[in-house]
Amino acid sequence: MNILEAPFVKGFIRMCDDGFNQNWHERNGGNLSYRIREDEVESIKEELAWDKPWQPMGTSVPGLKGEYFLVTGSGKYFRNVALDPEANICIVEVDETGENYRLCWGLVKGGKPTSELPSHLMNHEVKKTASDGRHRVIYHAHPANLIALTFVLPLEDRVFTRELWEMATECPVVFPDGVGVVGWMVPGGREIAVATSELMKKYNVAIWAHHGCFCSGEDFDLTFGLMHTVEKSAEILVKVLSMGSGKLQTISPDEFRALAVDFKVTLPEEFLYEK
Ligand code: 2HA
Ligand code: ZN
Repeated sequence: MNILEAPFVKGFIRMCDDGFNQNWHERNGGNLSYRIREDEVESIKEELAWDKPWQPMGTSVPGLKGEYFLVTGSGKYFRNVALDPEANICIVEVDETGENYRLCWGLVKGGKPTSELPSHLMNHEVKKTASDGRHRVIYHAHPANLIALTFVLPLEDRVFTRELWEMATECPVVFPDGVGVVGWMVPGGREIAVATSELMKKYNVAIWAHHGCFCSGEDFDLTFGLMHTVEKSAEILVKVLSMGSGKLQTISPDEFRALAVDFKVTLPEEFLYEK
C-alpha cells in the first residue's frame, strides 16, 4: 500500500491540520507521534528502508524495542504537513536495546524526528504498559488559554484538575483521572521527559508550565478530543477570571459525585476537596 493512502497516516495528517487550525501550532510548535500497529507496519513494508544508521535517542525505552512510530519532524511546521507529508513527518524504528532509533521513511528534504522524541517515547512506554497496549497516540500542543492559566493558578495537579473540571460538565467524564502539571523546565531533554512520563502513569494529560500540554490516547479522535476539551475548559476559565467578579456559583463536590454515578466514572476524592 502507498504509505500516504494508509488510514493511520491519513488520520495523523488530518490531526496535524486540525491542530494547526485550532491555533495550537505557531511556527514549528508542537509535535505528534503514533505507535504503529504490527499489521499497519506490514501493510506499508515495501516503502520502508532500513539502510539509515542507528542514532541515540537520548533516553532508554526497552519497553518499546522493535516498535515503529510515525512522528513529526524537528523544526517542521504543522501547517505544512498536509501539503508535503514526506518532507515533514517520518517513520522511525526503535532498536532491540530501546536506546537507538533509525529513520525508515520520510523527511525526504532532510531533518530529524521531533526535538521532543525523548518525551514522546517515554510517554509511549509508560502508556503502553498502563493501558495494556491500547494507547498509541502522544500529542504535544501549545494551546494559549491553558498556557495562560499556568501564570495565575498554583502549579498543582489538584488545583488544575478541579478548576478545569468545574468549567464544563463533560470534563470529569472526559478526563476522570485529572491532569498533572510540570513546573517550568528546559524542553527537549531527558529530564522533562522523565517528569512528564512520571505524571503519565496517573494521568492522560500533562501540562507544561508556560509552554503547553501533552495528551495521550488510544486513537487520533480521542487524543485530539482530549486536548480540545481541556483547552476549551481553560478558555472558559480564562473568561471567568477575566470578568473579574469570580464565580458566583459552580459545580459542587457532591454534584461531581452524582455525575460520577450516572456517567459510571470514578472521580478520585483527592480532587473533590472543600474550598
Ligand atoms: O518546537 O513544541 O516543545 C517544538 C516544540 C518543543
Ligand atoms: Zn512545545
